Amino acid sequence: MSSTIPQKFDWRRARALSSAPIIPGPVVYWMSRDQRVEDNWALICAQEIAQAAQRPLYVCFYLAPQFLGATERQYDFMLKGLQEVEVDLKKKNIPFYVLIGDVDKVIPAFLKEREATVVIKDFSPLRVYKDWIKKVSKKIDAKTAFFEVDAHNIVPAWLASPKREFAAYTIRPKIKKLVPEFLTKFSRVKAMKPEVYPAPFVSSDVNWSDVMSALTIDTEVKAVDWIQPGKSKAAKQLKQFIEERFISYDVKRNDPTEKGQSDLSPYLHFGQLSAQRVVLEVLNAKAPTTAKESFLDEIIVRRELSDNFCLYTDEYDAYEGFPDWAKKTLELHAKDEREHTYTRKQFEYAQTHDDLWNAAQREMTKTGKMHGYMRMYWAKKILEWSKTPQDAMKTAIYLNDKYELDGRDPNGYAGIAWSIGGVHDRVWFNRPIFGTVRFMSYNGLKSKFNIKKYIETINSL
Ligand code: FAD
Ligand code: FO1
Repeated sequence: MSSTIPQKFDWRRARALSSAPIIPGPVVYWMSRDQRVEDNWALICAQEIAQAAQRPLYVCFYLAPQFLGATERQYDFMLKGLQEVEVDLKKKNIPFYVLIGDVDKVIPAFLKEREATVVIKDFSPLRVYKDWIKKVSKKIDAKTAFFEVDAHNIVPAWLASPKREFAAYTIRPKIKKLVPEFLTKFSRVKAMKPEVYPAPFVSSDVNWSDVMSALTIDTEVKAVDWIQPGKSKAAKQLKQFIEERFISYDVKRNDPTEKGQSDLSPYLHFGQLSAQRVVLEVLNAKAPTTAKESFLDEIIVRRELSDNFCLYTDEYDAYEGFPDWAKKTLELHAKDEREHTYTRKQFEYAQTHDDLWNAAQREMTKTGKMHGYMRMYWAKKILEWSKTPQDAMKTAIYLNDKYELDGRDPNGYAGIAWSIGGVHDRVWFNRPIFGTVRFMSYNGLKSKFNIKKYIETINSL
């Protein structure tokens, strides 16, 4: 590696995607999962390299005309957040581009035009990213150094563990050991000097109406208005959660009739908010240890466990990704009689016999965010009322990704696989259809919260 490589950035947050060494020159940050300017290790890394070489730094975002079943609801949230990214980058004199077309054409062409010698991509464990990286790598100049930086997790996913973890209790000690090293403060992104840019690329303006018209998405699932997108709104939401609700997080988070959760998942999913920033703020907050511990376990251990699952499981969204014991038990119960079975459409239109399940489904279709506790019940009942576990997986992922604002996220794939396929869970008592996969019942929920109140609240939305 060249001597112009800055020393401040912790290189363990980065992984090489090519064998090319860094040659001082223009740097491109290919933004994808982490759609923010501040608190972003990928941008910090890209800027340090560019500034050390006194060369330009560009940020681009590749817009997929369709993305894993995302609808107007999610694209609206994402694009409004990206408009804020453009404004924030402009304040730092960093040109921002939204690239439209085939990924293996527009990214290599962009790099070539700007004579980039270094590309930094933010990390994601999803297959779609691996596919993009593979396609782009084939087309870029062999001298271009290509890295990915984990800007989403506190402990980079490949360092948290080199293998698929069995459960939270196996990854927890590994993460806990590394958190003190990685939970560091962020340095601020600095303003670039305009004179380092060649004249045609000194600034940029995204044509947002071209961006909108490039989309070929389902426009029937509309944007929601109870939550506003973007990094400023995310910061406000975090502040409000910490000041008003955090003290009782551990007590209220599993009650769908209480506003006990943070509602941060849409911001975290699109990277409009950094989980590391959330953790730094929460640690400073005045709150009982029980609330802190409970929240930190979700946002660090559970979240990073989900990335671990997707990183090391190619079939994270299918039956094949279940552990062997779960596949075996579900297979043994494949022919068990199902008292109720529903089609995808019946599930989608909340037409089951169960008023609680229907309410949860409606919460999702109407608001784009089903309560976390209901998500487990919702997915388990899809298993109970589907012809096969394979069908159940497909239905749950289809609905989750179509309606949830935080859908198509490793947390979603892991959560659904936990509910239907025992991923990260243990063996339970044997029973019909589920075998030894954990079961949840309507009656069991009666003792946990006021079901009638939940249903009435959803019906009044
Ligand atoms: P809070 O309780 O306030 O938690 C704060 C953050 O911690 C969350 O935003 C999330 O990043 C993390 N977190 C909390 N619970 C979990 C968990 N169980 N696993 C991993 N991380 C967690 N989460 C998504 O982000 N997207 C999904 O599509 C998704 N689908 C799910 C489907 C099912 C069937 C299940 C069981 C869970 C799913 N989850 C999903 C995980 C969890 O339910 C949500 O992250 C949480 O409800 C989001 O609300 P919040 O931000 O208000 O959570
Ligand atoms: N990431 C991209 O790089 N380009 C896209 O066009 C894009 C669209 C998109 C739509 C809905 C959605 O939920 C996510 C989308 N993402 C896109 C990625 C997203 O930011 C996340 O990185 C992944 O879903 C994984 O968490």
